[in-house]
Amino acid sequence: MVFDIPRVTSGNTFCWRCGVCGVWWWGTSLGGKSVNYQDKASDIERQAVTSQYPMTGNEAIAQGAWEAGVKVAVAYPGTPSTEILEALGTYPASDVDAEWGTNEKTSLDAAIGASFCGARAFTAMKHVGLNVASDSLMSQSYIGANGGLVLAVCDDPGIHSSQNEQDTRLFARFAMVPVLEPADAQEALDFTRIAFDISEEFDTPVIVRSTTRLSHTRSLVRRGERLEHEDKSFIEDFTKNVIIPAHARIRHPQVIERERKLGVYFDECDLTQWHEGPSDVGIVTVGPAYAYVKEILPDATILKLPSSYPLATGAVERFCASVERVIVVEELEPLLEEQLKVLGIAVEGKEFFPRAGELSPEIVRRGFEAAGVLETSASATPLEAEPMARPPVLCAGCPHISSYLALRNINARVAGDIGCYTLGAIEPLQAIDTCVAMGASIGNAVGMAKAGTETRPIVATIGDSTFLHAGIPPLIDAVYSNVNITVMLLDNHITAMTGGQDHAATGRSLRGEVTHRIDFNEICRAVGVKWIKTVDSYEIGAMTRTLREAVEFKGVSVIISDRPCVLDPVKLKGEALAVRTDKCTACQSCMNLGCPALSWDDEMYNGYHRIRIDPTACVGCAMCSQVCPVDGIHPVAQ
Ligand SMILES: Cc1ncc(C[n+]2csc(CCOP(=O)(O)OP(=O)(O)O)c2C)c(N)n1
Repeated sequence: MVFDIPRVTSGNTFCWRCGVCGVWWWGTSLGGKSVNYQDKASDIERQAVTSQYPMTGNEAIAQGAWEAGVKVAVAYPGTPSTEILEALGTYPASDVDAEWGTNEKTSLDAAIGASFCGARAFTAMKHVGLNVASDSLMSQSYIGANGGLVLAVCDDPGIHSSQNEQDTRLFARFAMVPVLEPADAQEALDFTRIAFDISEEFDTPVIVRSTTRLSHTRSLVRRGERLEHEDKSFIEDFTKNVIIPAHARIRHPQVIERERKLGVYFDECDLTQWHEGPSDVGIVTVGPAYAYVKEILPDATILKLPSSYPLATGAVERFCASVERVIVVEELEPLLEEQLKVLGIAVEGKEFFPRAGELSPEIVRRGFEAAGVLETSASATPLEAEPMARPPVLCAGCPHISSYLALRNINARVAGDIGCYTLGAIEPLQAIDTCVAMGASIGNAVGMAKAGTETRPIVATIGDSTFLHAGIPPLIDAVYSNVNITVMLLDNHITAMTGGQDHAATGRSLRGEVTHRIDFNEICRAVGVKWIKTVDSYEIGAMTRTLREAVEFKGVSVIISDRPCVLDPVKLKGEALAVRTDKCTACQSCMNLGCPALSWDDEMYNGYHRIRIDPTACVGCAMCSQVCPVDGIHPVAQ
């Protein structure tokens, strides 16, 4: 029994799934400092300065890119960076060609191409996205930039919505690419705008590093006008643009020299701020950590750096020589601290401030207490109120549910992947055995099959966006190696996890225009998959039967589980269902779905709680009625 679900509302969600946006924010104002807009890398000044406007860090980055005259912007979504491209897509198409890329590398490659042709170009990604894009970044660092080339990379300290906590600043140093680290939304705008100038002046890609806290919180921003640039053209320079060994050998020393020059630039520029105070302790800090320091020690002597790499060595040495004791406060890795130690400066830091997790005013205050900079008694009044925990669950009516019920039914060994469907790993579905990185599931399944130790059927589950991102090459491997695996392509017609972005298989562009729609069936067939079947995700029985058939097939089989997400691009709400108390035997079968619309009723039957359905949450998918053995769940009206 399947009921059709009408679409009743439209509109996009604002990245609510990560559970971060709702977290309280302490409204740090950066101590009322005034930003000096003079940029020594260029003679560009802000033109008309309009009144202040509340913006998230992500919106401010988009505004900064637009003001800088960006012409081409391509990005793949990923919390907390997603809204940057979404915001850029609201500026006139005649100003900026903004579009989703299939993954972070294709996005960066497109930006690089535009930069080669002299346009200012931009991409944005979450921290782990840089791993995907890094192959091109490492080369482009040697090649440099013709049109300004800027990457906004958003880290996730505290792992609110990611698979790890890697620090992009280390990547920047590894790639020898300068990284600008704004502390608030105003700086997010200013630093992004300046990043384009730095990119062109120093012939380098530039990273603007944000964090979840900065990206997703709002503060007042002064906006400027867009600066239009004369289009430059392609620069014919074979030794620079074509990075073969002979050319790379010439470029590497030049990149090392660029590092030195950038250090001098950061040393002299007004982005580096020295806040005068008592000379017993000096704090060296960077990025959002500055806001916490300023809130806890408003009158301290502080060196606020715009960048951890390349280091403003001169400013650091002068500052450290002027104070008796130096403490570094930075979020995540001790990058500044280690560089200061290499300079021979006696410095403290990570012994007081954690290397793992997000900083907060309270954590920074405790660090200063441990360092003896603040009296311990100050912690008598805690600053933090704990936000209420909100455990992640699949939505009511989520089409992924049936795939995991079917996988449990056949007792499969499941290589999972990253998306909403990763939630199939937790109770009550518990149907995923591994999850590594975007697009890893199919490759992992290939390896499991090759290992030859697995007696259970091997299945990879992968979402539609993830399949396009990195799932096609491993599917080719699977066919090429002729392994016995089944791929469940969970096609909910959207990139749901990150808030509902379009991709090449939705047939819509960033700006909502109709474009070519990739056909998964055709792709699978084209790479040589011989067994492909599409199943309506709401048909639990059909899903299990098809899965049994698929795993019997010798070779690679693909099931496309097909139903749109209930939330994006439009919210779906059908007639709610209700449990008939005259029939319910409290067997708990429906609770295996993990549907958040179902809960235990106070009424008992044979010592067990009966089930009730929240009619406001129920979308009428009827999956619960399909698993009810006594036909006890019906639409409310019946
Ligand atoms: C390398 C990388 N890029 C981006 C992300 C952010 N991210 C997590 S899941 C996901 C997409 C999931 O979409 P889809 O595969 O369609 O599954 P759905 O969430 O719709 O079920 C993205 C972009 C990530 N974790 N890693």
